[in-house]
Amino acid sequence: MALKETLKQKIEAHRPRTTRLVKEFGKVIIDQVTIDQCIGGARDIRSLVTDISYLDPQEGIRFRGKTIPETFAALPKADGSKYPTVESFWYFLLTGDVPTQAQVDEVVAEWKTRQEVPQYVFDAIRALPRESHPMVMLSVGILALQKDSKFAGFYNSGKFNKMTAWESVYEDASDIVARIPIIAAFIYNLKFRGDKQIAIDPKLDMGANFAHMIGQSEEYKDVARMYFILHSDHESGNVSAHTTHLVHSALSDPYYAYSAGLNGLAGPLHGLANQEVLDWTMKFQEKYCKGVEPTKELVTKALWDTLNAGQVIPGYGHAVLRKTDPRYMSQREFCLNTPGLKDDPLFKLVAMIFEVAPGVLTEHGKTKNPWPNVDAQSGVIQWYYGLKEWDFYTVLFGVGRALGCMANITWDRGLGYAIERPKSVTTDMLEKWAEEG
Ligand code: FCX
Repeated sequence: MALKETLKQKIEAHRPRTTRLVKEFGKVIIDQVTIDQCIGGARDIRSLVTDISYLDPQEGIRFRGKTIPETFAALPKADGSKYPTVESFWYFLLTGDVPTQAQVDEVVAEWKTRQEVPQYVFDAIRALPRESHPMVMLSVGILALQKDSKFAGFYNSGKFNKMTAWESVYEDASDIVARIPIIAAFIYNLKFRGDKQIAIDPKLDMGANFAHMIGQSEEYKDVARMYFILHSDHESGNVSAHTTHLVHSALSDPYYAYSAGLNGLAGPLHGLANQEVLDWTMKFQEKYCKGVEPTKELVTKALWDTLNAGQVIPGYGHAVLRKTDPRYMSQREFCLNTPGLKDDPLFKLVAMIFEVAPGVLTEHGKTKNPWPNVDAQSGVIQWYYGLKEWDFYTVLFGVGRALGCMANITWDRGLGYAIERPKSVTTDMLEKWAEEG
């Protein structure tokens, strides 16, 4: 059965659960809100629903109930590869079912029909100053695609229907996940390869084609697949997923919503941290290791210097996680299992930072989680394969994150989630409640 039909059945089967919860149990209390949560970024308040992924503070992410190793093990692999195709993961995220090879082949074929990016999108990106950040280019590219939004078209058709609205979200979402790697490759080539563009190879799956389009090696095909899957989703409260959900909740179409999500991903406390890690590491080598090998003592000094300057250690800490991020471990394992990479000086340095930074951050005493997150490890792999332009790294994150955000808003519409509109209060009110205890 085709993906959309399977999804239709899943959504229709799920709807009564949501309806029953609201109707029969709508007033059941699942959390309380404190003043520090109000002021402190709504941390930990249970107020979002998603079945696509769940983030346990100790264990890390599960996609549709599966840990990262379980996900990689369960999904059909790309031809001759140890990793699944991104397309098989998309099927899994959307439906919760592990697809058969035939179902994967169907998605791969479907994405081929969706991959064509209109010329005006490339023109819009080209019209930007060449020194614009690649995330600006990606956000503009996604927004420029909005003209052909099927959801917006459906909304404006006069036949808008809440029960079927998800179908046009699915169409836009599928177009976005199929096209975003093409736009990302265009940006990479425009900015970093002297505008030498490479045409789509219609024989390749998404990850492999991305590798091909940025002029990368055969081995990088698995890097792309792994990277996009690992960065796809991290439940709903993170800035990019939440922004996408919030904007779409106003019935803004998926292009508006994901362009906004990307703008949040571009923040240094979120997705941009991956480029900050490389920047920090390079500056560390320049400043502290002139003519000498990095040592734990030098790393410790550099970490303290950063903290004492009032800056954060990029790639460390997390709003939810309280252990090393399994996405970090998965990439570390990739490095350890890749001959050449495991002996790479940059990998060794990042591994040394991993040995030292948690102790320094614990002693510093501020962060609730001194362990590394996904961003601490991802740049090393890109660097090793020759993708050294680190201000492109968040674009890679954005290509992967599209999978989670798009799967989520397809379900948001399927289940008819309301426009998001939390209530604000004033400082006077907080002070009054504080006095009343
Ligand atoms: N280095 C130094 N200080 C840190 C820190 C770090 N890596 N992580 C947290 N802290 C500080 C906070 O800045 C805060 O200080 P304050 O009290 O002076 O404001 C204090 O510790 C408590 O913060 P905490 O509750 O532990 O963390 P938050 O939930 O507020 O913030 C992030 C979480 C991820 C934003 C924070 O740990 C951070 O800034 N890390 C570095 C940037 C980074 O790696 N971001 C990527 C995260 C993620 F994986 C992703 O989205 O991609």
